[in-house]
Amino acid sequence: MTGITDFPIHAKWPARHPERLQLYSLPTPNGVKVSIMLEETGLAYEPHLVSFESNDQMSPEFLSLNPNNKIPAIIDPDGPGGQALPLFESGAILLYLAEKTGKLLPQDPAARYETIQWLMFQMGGIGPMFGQVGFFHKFAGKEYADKRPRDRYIAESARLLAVLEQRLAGRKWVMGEEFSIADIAIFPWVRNLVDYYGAGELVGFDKFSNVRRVLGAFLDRPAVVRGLKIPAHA
Ligand SMILES: N[C@@H](CCC(=O)N[C@@H](CS)C(=O)NCC(=O)O)C(=O)O
Repeated sequence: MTGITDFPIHAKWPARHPERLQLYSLPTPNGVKVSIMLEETGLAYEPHLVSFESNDQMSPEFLSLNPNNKIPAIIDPDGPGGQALPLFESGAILLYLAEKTGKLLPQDPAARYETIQWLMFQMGGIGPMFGQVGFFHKFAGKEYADKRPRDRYIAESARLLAVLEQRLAGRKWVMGEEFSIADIAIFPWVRNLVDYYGAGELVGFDKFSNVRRVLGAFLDRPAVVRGLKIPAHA
């Protein structure tokens, strides 16, 4: 039977608790989705910091777990059939953890697919588009004289926020009364766009009152407060 110690990543990030789920991450908007999910569900886990400053995500040990050199990634020593399960892509990890724990994903098939639909809305829309706003507004792309790429991603992000705004009208969370993995996927990115990228004014964030309300409620959750700081910097 394969255990945590059989994975090459263990050489660089040794597990002190190999019986626990291992998280390899950094508190970025994609990384915190998984730490928040783990905090919300109460599963025992051990976090490992993958530092971008030292380019850890390009190390052979990390690439052995995720050849796409991106956090987050996990290994669950107690995966399906009792076998260890390695997994990358935050959306896949959220679905896996929801199914493993029976939490934060409705059992009813229609509501379940509706939740997955909004999870995919984040994975295919909000994440990539907001990320490009970060590049063109805050990082290297802000030096580009041609502002058309920046403006395109700002406009697309504002459009996605308007879709979310409409969805949240009259709803407590994305799925209504129940907090779900759709909220865990979406709101770290909304927070990041406004707080870290400083793009609130550019996307007209003030006018999205439902999005602002739900973001506030999200950030008030104790598990979210904890998850946003995991893995802690050394
Ligand atoms: N679709 C992936 C995206 C993950 C992703 O973009 N992670 C970023 C941090 S938020 C990363 O690891 N970047 C490092 C790099 O590109 O070298 C997911 O949702 O897991």
